Amino acid sequence: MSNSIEQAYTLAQERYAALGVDTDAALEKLATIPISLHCWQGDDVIGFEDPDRGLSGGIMATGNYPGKARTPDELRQDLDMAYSLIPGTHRLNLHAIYGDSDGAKLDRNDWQPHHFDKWIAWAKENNHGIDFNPTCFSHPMADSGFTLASLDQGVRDFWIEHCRISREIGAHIGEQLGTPCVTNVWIPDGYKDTPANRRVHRELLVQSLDEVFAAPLDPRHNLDAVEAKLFGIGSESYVVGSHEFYMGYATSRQTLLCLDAGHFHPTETIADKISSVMLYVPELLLHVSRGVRWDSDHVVTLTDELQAIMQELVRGNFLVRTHIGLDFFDASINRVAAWTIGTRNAVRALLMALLEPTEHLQKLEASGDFTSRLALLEELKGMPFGAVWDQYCQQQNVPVGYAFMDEIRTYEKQILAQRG
Ligand code: RNT
Ligand code: ZN
Repeated sequence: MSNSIEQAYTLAQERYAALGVDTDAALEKLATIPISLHCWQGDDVIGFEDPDRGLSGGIMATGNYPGKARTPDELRQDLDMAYSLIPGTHRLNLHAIYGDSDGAKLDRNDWQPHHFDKWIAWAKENNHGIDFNPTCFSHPMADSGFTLASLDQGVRDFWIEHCRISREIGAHIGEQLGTPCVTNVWIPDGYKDTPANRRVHRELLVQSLDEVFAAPLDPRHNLDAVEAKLFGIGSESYVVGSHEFYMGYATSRQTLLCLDAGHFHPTETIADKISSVMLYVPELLLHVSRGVRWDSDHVVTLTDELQAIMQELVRGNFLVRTHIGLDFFDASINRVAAWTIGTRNAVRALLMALLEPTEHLQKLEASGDFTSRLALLEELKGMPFGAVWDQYCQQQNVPVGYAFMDEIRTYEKQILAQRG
């Protein structure tokens, strides 16, 4: 049908072949790499425990664009729409507060593996793997600003229990789907102002985490990850689970480490960290996000930073040990479009990285020819990757280019606008 797309692809293929790059092979490889879409973009991180409970934990979704998902069925419907506009087969990243309670009022530690059976059935039907997260925020037991690192043993025990159940839910999901579920622990614990005792909370956090991870789980079903952060809203001066804390924890316990692109100083990028971290931890989880001035969780755009992250994964041959997830929540635009734009960008950046003549670049570098390295890297920026991307979208039966917005607008009119 779209002859011009194939013509453009053929020309692009020749240009890349001249650099020794096989575009067909890049597309084949690209189709095997899943991105884990975060369920929480669909409803501003509210979940289905208590719709009136606001978001806490020092994170924030701003905006009130109409049509957010109010039930698991609506969320699945919205996700189906987003997946239908993103080339490839992708995963879903669930938070514990997003189970199907079928009308029952559940508190945080009432969630059980069977509450996720509808998600599992849906995932089986659509070939999605699922990842998981305990929800250690937006709950009265987290109101002090502390969870696993609280001075109060009752509070710690409550969250240890929640994280333990979450791992069991993760293992249940992974076993059912035949692909390991990455269960990622992130906690908000920290202080707004200068602490007098940084040490005590970090000592408590190690103890709590060791209890959470005490029961071994089959790695074919569940993989444990821990996520660090520099600061949050209301925890500007001190976050217990800092990068050094979790780098040491993940290294000594051999868990996965989660690097969130928004969790470092604004001028620091996670791309440079990957090849260091990979020396010490078995696998990596990424929360691809975009901080604007702070950890604002903006929709992922095709930035230099995004490209640098994907380049590192390809150049270092780290894709086999990396789980790529997304983490942003923008409530000021169409939420299905937010997923679609952000994920398409992540896939597109990955494609651009796969289209590099990596071996050639690395040979130039090893031989000391930094002039040619610079020249080639700059010329690559002008290569016709857009034509290869369009071909991929066409191959995968998703809209080519901006055409996906037509489907978003129709969906908005027919479905989202009907939600009160
Ligand atoms: C918060 C962390 C965490 C959350 C999700 C909702 O700063 O990035 O990953 O965004 O768990
Ligand atoms: Zn994150």
